[in-house]
Amino acid sequence: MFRKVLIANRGEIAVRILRACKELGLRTVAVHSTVDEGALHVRLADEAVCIGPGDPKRSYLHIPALISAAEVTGADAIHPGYGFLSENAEFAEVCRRCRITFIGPSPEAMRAWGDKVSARENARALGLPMLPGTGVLRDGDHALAEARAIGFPVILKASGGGGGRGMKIVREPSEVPRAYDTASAEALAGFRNPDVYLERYLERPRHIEFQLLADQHGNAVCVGERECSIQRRHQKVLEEAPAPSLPASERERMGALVAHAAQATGYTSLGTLEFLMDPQGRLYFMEMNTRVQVEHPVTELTAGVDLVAEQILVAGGAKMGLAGRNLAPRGHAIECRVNAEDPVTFAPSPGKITGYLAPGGPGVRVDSAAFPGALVPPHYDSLVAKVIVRASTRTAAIARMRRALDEMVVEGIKTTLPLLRRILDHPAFQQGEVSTSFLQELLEGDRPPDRRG
Ligand code: MV4
Repeated sequence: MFRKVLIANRGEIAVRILRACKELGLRTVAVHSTVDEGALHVRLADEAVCIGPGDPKRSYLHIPALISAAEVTGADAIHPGYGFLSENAEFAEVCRRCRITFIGPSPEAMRAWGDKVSARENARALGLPMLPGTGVLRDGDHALAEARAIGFPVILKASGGGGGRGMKIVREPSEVPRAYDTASAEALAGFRNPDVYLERYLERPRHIEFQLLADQHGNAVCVGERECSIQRRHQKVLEEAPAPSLPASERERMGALVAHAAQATGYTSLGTLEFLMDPQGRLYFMEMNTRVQVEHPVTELTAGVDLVAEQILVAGGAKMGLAGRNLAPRGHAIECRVNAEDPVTFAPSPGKITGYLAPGGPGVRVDSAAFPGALVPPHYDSLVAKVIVRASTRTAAIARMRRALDEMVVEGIKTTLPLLRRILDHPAFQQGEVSTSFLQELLEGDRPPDRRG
């Protein structure tokens, strides 16, 4: 087992990882850019190394700087968090070559699941439910032939993409050739990989994802599932566990399939399998995320598990302690992301937090790096705090979240708190009847989101 962990990240997730390391008796090294000098994760770590200027390419994304910081401090493990290099197989490989434990899956597993066509082939071979779709398309004519066979509408996706980047919805045969050329060009430009595939397009789906944990001894469990349908431009805004729309029978069936998927492919560490759900409640595999996710706390609170601690322990070769434990969700948890953005225009609102009061009380958790005087720099994502609540029922969790958000004070910058309150107050949300179109329609106001949100 390693003794000293370098956290190759910043903000709330760096603080979260630091906390888990400390409770496990591990030494901690924080890295920071010049603009993060006074950040909370720097203050909480045993040691801190400045790795470069604010530009993430020259600091948090700069592999030589991170490896040098580990060598200089004698860190024998690196936790990448989420975002930045967390799904970068090359970084995991460099760590392996330098005999530094990468707290995450192997480079091979990252590549197998990170490439979306390869992930679909894995999922199909494992018996996961899929939408009709293709492998890598050769050209526009091939795309047209496949689209006709599958039936319109279809969606073109970049194999090197994910998280909504490089997607094109096509509703007419005549649009296919041009859509293919555009999608492939954008994929090459955006991901240095022109490969594009297509699948049937699901109108107004719900987003349901399954959390898995697997150790290096062939054990794997599905820790639970989350509903993340409330998103704006593929950025999640609110997440909850368990998924209100998932029937208990599906929970068991999918849990077994997801655990098998990890075991059969030799996957280790935390992973999340993302599915879309159609109005009939059928699930279809979308993609696999090979990192800890922002929304992991709602699963921690309903499964009673410290996922980050488990991820660290299995990276050190420990046998997971969850196998055989009853992980059925207890109660209901909701997470709201509080971003430093204008709640109407969503324009970033960086600056100094002059006043900050986090909510508290029974069943309230706040994961954040904010404090009075903290700087929110413009260089990184705008997440300021995650407010997570747990209560015995979904209705009670909504009431608790509304109380917690009303109690929260963030001054000096604008935040999305008003938007979060608006979502919680909406009948469609309260009835648990929202799809991934809900928030866009609520904001555009073109038509009040119907019960299928
Ligand atoms: C889809 C889809 C409909 N049909 N694929 C967006 C990001 C990535 N998770 C996949 N995404 C979608 N893929 C098919 N075949 C609709 C979306 C989608 C979406 C999915 C989940 C959450 C929010 C979304 C917002 C827009 C589109």
